[in-house]
Amino acid sequence: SDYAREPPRHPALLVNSKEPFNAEPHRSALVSSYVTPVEFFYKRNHGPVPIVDDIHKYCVSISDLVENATELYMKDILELPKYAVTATLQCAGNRRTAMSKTRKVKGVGWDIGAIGNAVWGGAKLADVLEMIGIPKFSRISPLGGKHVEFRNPNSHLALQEENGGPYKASIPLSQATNPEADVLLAYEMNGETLNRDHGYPLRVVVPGVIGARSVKWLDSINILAEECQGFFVQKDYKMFPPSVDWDNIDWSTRRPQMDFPVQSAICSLEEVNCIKPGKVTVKGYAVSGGGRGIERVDVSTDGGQTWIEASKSQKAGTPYVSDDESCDKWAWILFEAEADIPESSEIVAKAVDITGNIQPENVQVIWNLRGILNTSWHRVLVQIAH
Ligand code: MTE
Ligand code: MO
Repeated sequence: SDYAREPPRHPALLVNSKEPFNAEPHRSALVSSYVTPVEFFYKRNHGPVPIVDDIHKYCVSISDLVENATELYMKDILELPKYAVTATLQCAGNRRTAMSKTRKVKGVGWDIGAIGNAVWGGAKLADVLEMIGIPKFSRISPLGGKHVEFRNPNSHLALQEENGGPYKASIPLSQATNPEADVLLAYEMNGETLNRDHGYPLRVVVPGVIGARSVKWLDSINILAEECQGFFVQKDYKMFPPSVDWDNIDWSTRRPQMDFPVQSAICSLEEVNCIKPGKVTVKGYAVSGGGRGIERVDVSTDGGQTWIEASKSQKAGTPYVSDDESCDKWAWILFEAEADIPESSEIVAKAVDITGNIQPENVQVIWNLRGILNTSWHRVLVQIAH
């Protein structure tokens, strides 16, 4: 079968779909460290994992509107300056299972673990594009291109990918050529060679943007006049209002989702918990898209009537300051609050980003048929065992 040569995976992962392989870590694993270990980082695949046997022959072709492409070999990419960017990758479908409880949505079910924070090592896309004659901070390429498309079409296996065939996505040229946007062609994850599940030998990482744009197993980069017309850009990963259903959907009316909204979730507790009376530690993650830092995380132990502010951290030993240069702007923060739980109740978390965006109170108001961007207040139940 096409899935006969899948990579080995950690047995503790929660598998949401076997073929293609989609899995997330247990909640508690998400908050055991600021940088998510590779084996516990969620895996989101739309098809079988490609195999690259000969790294010396592996190359990425780059073209700017005309046919004659530049071939970029791994050694060319390794010769460019190397950057390490700590960035949180989040699937737009994170927390989809909870959205489905309101009204059924289409897509792989996820609890709160379709998210992870890694140190990505690689070359900056802005440097790669400069090498082929597109200057930094360009909005339009010398030949008139405005979008940068990433593809992985060459593997024979990719042709059978879910619905849309080869996997592709695009980002605006202005973002691709902006060195401060930190878009990477990554070959390392947490200081190790990227593994097959996460895109070996080379993947795109677009910080602050839904995971779907960070194309794995990169095969070609194409400068286009228009946005990529691929399935996953045009017929998926778009946010529709609650009134739109499968019988009245018009995909062309919405833009592809790029940045993700402010998000947080409680990871130290399951959906329903039985605890002894007394203090409970509430730990979780909070992150916002577009490099917007986290201003505040509020925790409630009475279903949202009263709130306390949680403490926030990134790297151990350094205080987190939402707009400070020394903090990782593309990365999540971990939060922690201690609370007395005198009686059975609902514990809630909500985050606020530096622009004042706040998570919505209920999932009902943001329900959408593809079940993306469930950023509603995260709630867990605690029952007191007397
Ligand atoms: N790239 C390719 N080639 N094929 C894919 O199926 N899935 C995308 C993106 N890049 C995908 C891909 C989606 S939807 C997400 S959320 C991220 O990869 C997941 O990356 P990860 O598996 O490394 O966590
Ligand atoms: Mo995704």
